[in-house]
Amino acid sequence: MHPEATGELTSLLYDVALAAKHIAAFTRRAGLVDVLGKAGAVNVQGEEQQKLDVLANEVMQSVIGKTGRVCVCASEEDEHPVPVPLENRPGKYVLTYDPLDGSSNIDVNVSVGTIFSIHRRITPAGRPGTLEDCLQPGRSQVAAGYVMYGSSTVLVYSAGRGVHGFTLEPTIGEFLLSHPNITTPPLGTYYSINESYYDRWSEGYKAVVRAFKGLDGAGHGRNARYIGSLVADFHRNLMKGGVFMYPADSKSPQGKLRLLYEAAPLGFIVEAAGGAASDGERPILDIEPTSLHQRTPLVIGSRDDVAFVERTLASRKAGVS
Ligand code: P6P
Repeated sequence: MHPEATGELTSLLYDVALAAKHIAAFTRRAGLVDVLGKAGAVNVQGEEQQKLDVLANEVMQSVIGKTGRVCVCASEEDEHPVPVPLENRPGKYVLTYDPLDGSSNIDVNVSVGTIFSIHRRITPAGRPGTLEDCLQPGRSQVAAGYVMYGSSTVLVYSAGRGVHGFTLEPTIGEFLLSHPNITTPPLGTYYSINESYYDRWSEGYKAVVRAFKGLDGAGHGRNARYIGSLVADFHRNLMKGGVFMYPADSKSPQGKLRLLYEAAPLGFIVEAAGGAASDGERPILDIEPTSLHQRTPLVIGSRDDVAFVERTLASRKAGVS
């Protein structure tokens, strides 16, 4: 379908899959090998780095950095982008990623995940990439995906034409197509939000959650499911239908989740699956990034549920009950 294609994007996706196999191998043995617990360092987010965070970041950089397919990588774990030096032949793609999201759950064997986003470079070819190459809106992503390390290891990606899921067959070490053409139901079964923050929320989010608890008498009742691991919560809602919300609140005025390597790649996937992703007012994919680790409020999942949340927030903001 694309006679001009060089196969580099395909190869880059295979590189990410190779890194994922490696990360799966050591997350599966986390309880057995001394990789549990803190790495003794703090990352740019000010969060305790788990040893597996550090390992996963090193694996991603070692697999991706020398392939000649990317010109710059940016990771949640590194304060600055990592340009690919000339000797490694900087390529035409840009990779931003969260190497192991949900890492605070690692020691209790809750599913964790890798999230990745791929753009084309916008600076001239033939030289290392720059921060400018990383700060592109989600709408211009070439591809995006995540790997969930759970009861099985699943890689879900989209290159804009449908969403496809692959399950790792450990006996042959290969990802096999297990979920072709994933679409997400327009109305969800679940709502996912950390309700312990209720007192920090705006009146709009309090009204949304009252409705999802079935307290508005308008039939918006849903089941509550919140794992506290973004990839696990997102994947369940993608497959079954649901809406995940991480609002801005009085403690986190921009929310907690990061735009470039969490909200934007998952937003790209959910839109390709027929869903929606918003910051509560506008599509995540339309946000122009201004800094590498900027945070954003996130409402993501079933299309009609996201629209309901946006309508409710807007009406409360306008003072309409
Ligand atoms: P809270 C995990 O630390 C994470 O970054 C996401 O995976 C998850 O969705 C969120 O934070 C959970 O945050 O404040 O509910 O513990």
